[in-house]
Amino acid sequence: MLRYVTTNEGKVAEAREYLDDVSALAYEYTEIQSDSLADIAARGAREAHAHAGEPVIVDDAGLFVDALGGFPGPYSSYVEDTVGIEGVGRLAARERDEDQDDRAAFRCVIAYCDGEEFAASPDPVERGDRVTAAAAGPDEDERAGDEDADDGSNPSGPPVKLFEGVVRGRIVEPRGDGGFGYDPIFEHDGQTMAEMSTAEKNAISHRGRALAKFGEWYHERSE
Ligand code: ITT
Repeated sequence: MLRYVTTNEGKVAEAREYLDDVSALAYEYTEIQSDSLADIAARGAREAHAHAGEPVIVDDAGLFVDALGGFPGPYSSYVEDTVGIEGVGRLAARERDEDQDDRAAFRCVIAYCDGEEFAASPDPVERGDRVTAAAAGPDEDERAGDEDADDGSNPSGPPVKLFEGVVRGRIVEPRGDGGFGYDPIFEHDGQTMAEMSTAEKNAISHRGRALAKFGEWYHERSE
């Protein structure tokens, strides 16, 4: 049984559209302080796997606003709880100048850990102190290309396979009451993500893209 380790029901509802045998595990792993969603998700997956003893996925996501230099990014959860999504919208509007538009990106990294080894290609594998990818494209994690082929060493816990998804859009006044988190202020192709059904959001979203990659790999692995 695959466990989706999260306290966020919205994430699980989105994952069910891709994965038949997934169930939620509301375990609160340590969210390390890092600028990298991949680092946060990988550490979380390793810790959650040690706790659960079953295959796990952890997903770390964030909203990166161009006019705010990528803020709140990996701090999106804390900022939602403090400044709030309307506050982020107001900040973005205030910081916009004529050269800076209202663009933003949502990013999601899914980290999978089952205690076993896996090949890096085409998605990166985190091995505690480094990331390897056999076929890193230009959009892959920048660190991936720096690494030599994987030698299978395993210095600090089991390897973690990473799947990333990104969607670009605009920051707007809040609209819609679906989805969760920042969905009401993030518009893609004329609709906020809170105005979309789960299926519509998955078709374009950061998490949908990461889940599609993960689901394809996971089904092949399970065969
Ligand atoms: P877990 O860590 O327990 O999974 P979380 O909601 O804290 O739950 P994240 O740390 O990944 O999950 O989320 C960071 C923030 O980004 C948080 O404020 C979420 O509400 C928001 N967020 C994540 N995915 C989102 C999405 O698809 N749409 C809108 N907001 C999202």
